[in-house]
Amino acid sequence: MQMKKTTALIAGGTLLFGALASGAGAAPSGDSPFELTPAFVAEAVNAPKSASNEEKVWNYLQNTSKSLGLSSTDVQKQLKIINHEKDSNGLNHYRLQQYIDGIPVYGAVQTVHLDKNEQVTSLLGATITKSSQNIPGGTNPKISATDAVYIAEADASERISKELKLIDKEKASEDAVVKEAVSDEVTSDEVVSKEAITKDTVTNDAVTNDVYAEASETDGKISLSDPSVTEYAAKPSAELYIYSEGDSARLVYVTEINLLEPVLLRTRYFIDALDGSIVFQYDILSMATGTGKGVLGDSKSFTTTQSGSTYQLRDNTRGNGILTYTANKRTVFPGTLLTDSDNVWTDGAAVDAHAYAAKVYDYYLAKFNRNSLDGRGFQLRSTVHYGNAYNNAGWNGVGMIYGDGDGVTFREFSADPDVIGHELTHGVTEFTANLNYVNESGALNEAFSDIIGNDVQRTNWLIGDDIYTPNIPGDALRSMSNPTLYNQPDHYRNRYTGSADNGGVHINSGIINKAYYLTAAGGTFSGVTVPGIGRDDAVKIYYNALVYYLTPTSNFSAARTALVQSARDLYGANSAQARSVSLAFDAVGVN
Ligand code: L5Q
Ligand code: ZN
Ligand code: CA
Repeated sequence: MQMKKTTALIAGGTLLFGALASGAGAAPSGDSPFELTPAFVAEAVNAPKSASNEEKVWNYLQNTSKSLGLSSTDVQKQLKIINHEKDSNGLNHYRLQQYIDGIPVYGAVQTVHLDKNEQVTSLLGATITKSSQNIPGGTNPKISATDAVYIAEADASERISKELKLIDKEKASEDAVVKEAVSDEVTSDEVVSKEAITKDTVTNDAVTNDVYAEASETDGKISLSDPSVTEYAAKPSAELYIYSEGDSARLVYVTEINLLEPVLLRTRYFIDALDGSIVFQYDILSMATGTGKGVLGDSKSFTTTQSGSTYQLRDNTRGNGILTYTANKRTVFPGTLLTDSDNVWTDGAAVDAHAYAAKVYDYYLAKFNRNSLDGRGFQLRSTVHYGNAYNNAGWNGVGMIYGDGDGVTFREFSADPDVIGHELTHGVTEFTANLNYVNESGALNEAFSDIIGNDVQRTNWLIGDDIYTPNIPGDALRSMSNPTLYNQPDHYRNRYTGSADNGGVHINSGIINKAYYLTAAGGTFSGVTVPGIGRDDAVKIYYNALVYYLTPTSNFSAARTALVQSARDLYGANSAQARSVSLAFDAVGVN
């Protein structure tokens, strides 16, 4: 701090100043306007009773001009009242900005306060002293405001391009990790509570407009002047300021790059108005890469957002964003957005919910060219620690909720990619086929969530093996290869026709799961041999049927028709794929 060069007025008071430019980014090292010394004076100065309040302010400033490091003519010349308000207690507050040659000094603001008796009581703020007003380059800019914005945009573009490539790299390495296979074994249990599903209005559209994916594919460099790639929260403009650097000062443009797309970013730039160099910049809001361990102790990284000095569990690089909240064991939605001070996250349930939501988003985009649940970037909101030892997860028509489990039947539900895939697929279903969540249409709804959820992880044919009975290895909530292991039917003749579980939505889904398994993996079942076509083709056929053919009242027989037609659309009328789908439905007894 340059105490002798800037004002340091502290009299009769506590050192409580909000300082300047709160927010992100370390202040620049060395002398800068971020180190203008704030002054606080609390001494009554008696001005003539007849004077107006403004006259009292000026009278006071004249009297303190020496301690401001200014002559009394400079006080008059350089300080300008930019705001005046009377608060609800009847106190008057004035705000003054310092100017040199008519150009504002960045951060050089003083507030002056009058008490109830309209006497000046205090002054708070900072100015640069006369001796520090040496501006070697002068106060005539050599570059234009447009040039300054262009320089800031070029820098932001560079940073964003780098960051997006970094994200792609992480994704690739994560995909390469070979997951430990869990064997498909016995041990059954009953799930008691019902999955939370609420009906909502439907939009049947799958338009993709993921600008970031397109932009990063072409040349790896984002052009911020391309409106198909960039959306500004505020159009950038640049204003001239005097930028204090201790002994001397220089002329800069101050501009902000404030973006919504391709990433959320707000950076303030200080650009030398003579040579266009970037003097200083800091992020007010920006994307970041968080790290942490999931519920199962696996280390991972994920996209977060830096806002001032804290980080939010918010990924703005995918669709309209992925946000992760906590319900703090209560039954609220969405609860509180999670934040962290150092971007190293210690809440495993939150880490998993956030990272796996991104994984499922990426899965839908890569595999089906679908931009989130509605095809238009639908914002993904997850709430972890929902309820007290709550033994379920769900999609509520708005977002996902994950219980912590009771630790015996289940652990934290977000720990299993199958489960995240399952819940998000309920969202996709709601925006497409919108299968009614009762009876056979409801069992189809459940089966599509299991089928696509299982494909997100693709390690086995189990659902929920990573969260079910933490103390019993190898078991699961459901098995698609052998639904009967967990009390589900695998043939239509054994279907459940009672009214529990919304007419058996989590029970009869076993029949469709089995048909999918037979098509993907092949096998002989119930006297029918089904040639396997592999998971890639099988899951595409199921996705296509869900999005283009099925309707709210579709039953198992309609699903057979839809799936055979999908297979024909994708692979031809007489394709092995279409035959496999038909044979699989023969095998499970659905005509
Ligand atoms: C279920 C969602 C999951 N829950 N199974 C009753 O039986 C009931 C609910 C569920 F993601 F946790 F799996 O599938
Ligand atoms: Zn479900
Ligand atoms: Ca799993």
